Amino acid sequence: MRIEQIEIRHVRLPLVQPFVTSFGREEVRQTIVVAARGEGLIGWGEAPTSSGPWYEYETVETCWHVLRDFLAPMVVGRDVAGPEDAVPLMARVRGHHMAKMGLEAAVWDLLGQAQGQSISQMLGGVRERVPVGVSIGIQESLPALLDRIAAYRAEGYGRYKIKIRPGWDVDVVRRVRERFPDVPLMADANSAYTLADRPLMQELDEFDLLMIEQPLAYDDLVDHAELQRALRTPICLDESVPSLAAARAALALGSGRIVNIKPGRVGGPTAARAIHDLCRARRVPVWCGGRLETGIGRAHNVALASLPGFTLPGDISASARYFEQDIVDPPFTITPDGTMAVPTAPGIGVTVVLPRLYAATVRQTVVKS
Ligand code: SMG
Ligand code: MG
Repeated sequence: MRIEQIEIRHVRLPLVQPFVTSFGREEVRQTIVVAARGEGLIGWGEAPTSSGPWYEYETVETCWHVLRDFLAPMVVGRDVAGPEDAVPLMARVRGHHMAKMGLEAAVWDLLGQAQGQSISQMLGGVRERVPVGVSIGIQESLPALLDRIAAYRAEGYGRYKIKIRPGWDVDVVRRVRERFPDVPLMADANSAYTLADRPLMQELDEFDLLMIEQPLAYDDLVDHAELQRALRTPICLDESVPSLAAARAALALGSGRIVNIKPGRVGGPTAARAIHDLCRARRVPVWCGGRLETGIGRAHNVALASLPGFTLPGDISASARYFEQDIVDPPFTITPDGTMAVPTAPGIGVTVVLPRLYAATVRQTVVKS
């Protein structure tokens, strides 16, 4: 398949509620949608970035620049036999994993459509439905958080992740536990603590959390290993695992016992699958993280989560949890058993609703061979 043309779109989609973490507040999703054309087909991918360099260094501007000026010219006009072939074409660019994800994912969708296979099938997925959870940002008050958890429980989510930061941590977790003694619960700090907070982290041990996600610095593995030795609760790594090499180092050091795999953070589905394979061989559970993706990125995440090692519920929630109206049809939904169906049609398996995508597009550019 020759990649004939690549379109890059900067998309803006308002969130139904602001999403607040230890590093900032997001009210509108700013993301990059990539379309790869070949043989009369269009493959879709998403570079799940955001407006500022808070979760990681990339932004909508860096993704735009790196995709338009470097990655798309490296791939356009080239022949690919399988989606993995896009990876070496882009290897000369260091980092910029979200941008690479957008383009590689578009190639997966394109080839899936051409070969009549769903992305789940192409990746080696084994599940028809995947267990999903919900990630709940920092709220204005404790009652607001408790209400939100209660509302999501009514929808059936199988796991609740609350965001913590200094001043919104042990007491909040305690109150959530008092109100919901049995819910599968976890906390994500997005790197808001240091090893000096070890006693505070140890206090969290009493609440039977499934895991504490990324408590320490985004680029640290050594302190996480020390903290993990001092905790009963498993540490889950997110920001600290941007690549297969980092995953190997983390497992060698014992920096955590669970890995959150986000295909955008690690540079695409091929790298995400390689980290899954490594963790599975070492019996380290993984789950699929999220970046508030539109239905395009979500479709790729759901396909990834159908691999056998994704044994824990992912941050893959229904379209309605994020957007008034998603840009794909059908939107993603969950059933009361807390699962989401893995699309089975070729490629991403859902239809991009072009008028909605166009309405959300701020600017677009085309790279031709
Ligand atoms: O996609 O539902 C989602 C959000 C999941 O909490 C989530 N992601 O650190 O894991 C994380 C955060 C990063 C989000 S940055 C906006
Ligand atoms: Mg996280």
